[in-house]
Amino acid sequence: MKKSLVVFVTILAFLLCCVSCAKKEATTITLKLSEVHAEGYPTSLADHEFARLVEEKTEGRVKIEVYTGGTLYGQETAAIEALQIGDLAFARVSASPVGSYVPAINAIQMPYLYNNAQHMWDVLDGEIGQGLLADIEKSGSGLIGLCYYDAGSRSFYVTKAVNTLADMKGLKIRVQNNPMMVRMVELLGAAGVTGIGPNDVYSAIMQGVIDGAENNWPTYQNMGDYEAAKYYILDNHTRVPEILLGSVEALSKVSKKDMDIIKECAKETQAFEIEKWAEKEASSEQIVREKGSTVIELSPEVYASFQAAMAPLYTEFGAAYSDIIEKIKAVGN
Ligand code: BDP
Repeated sequence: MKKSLVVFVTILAFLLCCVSCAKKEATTITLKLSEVHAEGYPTSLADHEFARLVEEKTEGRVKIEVYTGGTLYGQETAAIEALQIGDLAFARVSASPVGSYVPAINAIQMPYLYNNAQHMWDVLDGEIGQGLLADIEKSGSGLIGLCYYDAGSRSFYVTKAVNTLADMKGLKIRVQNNPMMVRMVELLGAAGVTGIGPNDVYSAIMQGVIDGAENNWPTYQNMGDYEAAKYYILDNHTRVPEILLGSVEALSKVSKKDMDIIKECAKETQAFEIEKWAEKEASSEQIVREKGSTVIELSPEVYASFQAAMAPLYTEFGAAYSDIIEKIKAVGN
């Protein structure tokens, strides 16, 4: 009699446990976030901070798994397409590939648009930047713009010295997957090569597929590209911010309350990333200089010639957004 009671209680406890586990599983939504950078990079740190905040503030209802190093998607355009069909919930990407899906985003990454980082942040944090971020969701692209992160400014790096605009002629330069960026290097007399993920730039240079690429100090250093292309040409052609994107489809299963929390948490991580960015930008510049990269500071005349050569992009790609571009410029005055 006693024995059967023990068996009964054990079975009951087991069943109750199963029910509670099932309930917990049913209320926890696990979502994936794709990131091309390695662990420890400012955006990767921000992704983890975002995941931490979301889990905490939704009291465990939403859990985000961060996949760094491009292990889920090596090319950001592939991640964006996965977001569009709901195969992926979040991707931290550069604004550059986003411009291929939501062309208005090109307006915030035109060459020589901002006077400095402060000018860019005044724009991104203000009406223009926040309006464009909201437009990503309204555009019907299937994407949700959650927040911006800093990515400094981009310059070319190649296997030979470039001291004048003429030195760019014929070089094969890897650019991000955005037709505007291909055209940008064409205007300099070089050829733009797309379809190479940022983690594959180093080997593409080593194999001679390309002569170089363009990026900020941290990516040039962190990806090891400085070992393949030793000349960093400080032309600072663009300031392309990062964007944390969400998927309309994949996030449709999240409640309105938790969606609001997700949006709020993303905004909260912006200042966190900007702080990490400033540290990394300074240390990366120091590392590549110490490790023997030749940093070429262009003379004011040559710098101006780069700027003039890229100017046609404003009519070729910016014409539809000339009002926004004018407003962006006015913010800096
Ligand atoms: C880096 C961005 C990263 C881009 C990469 C690139 O942080 O999101 O994928 O540039 O050039 O600066 O593809």
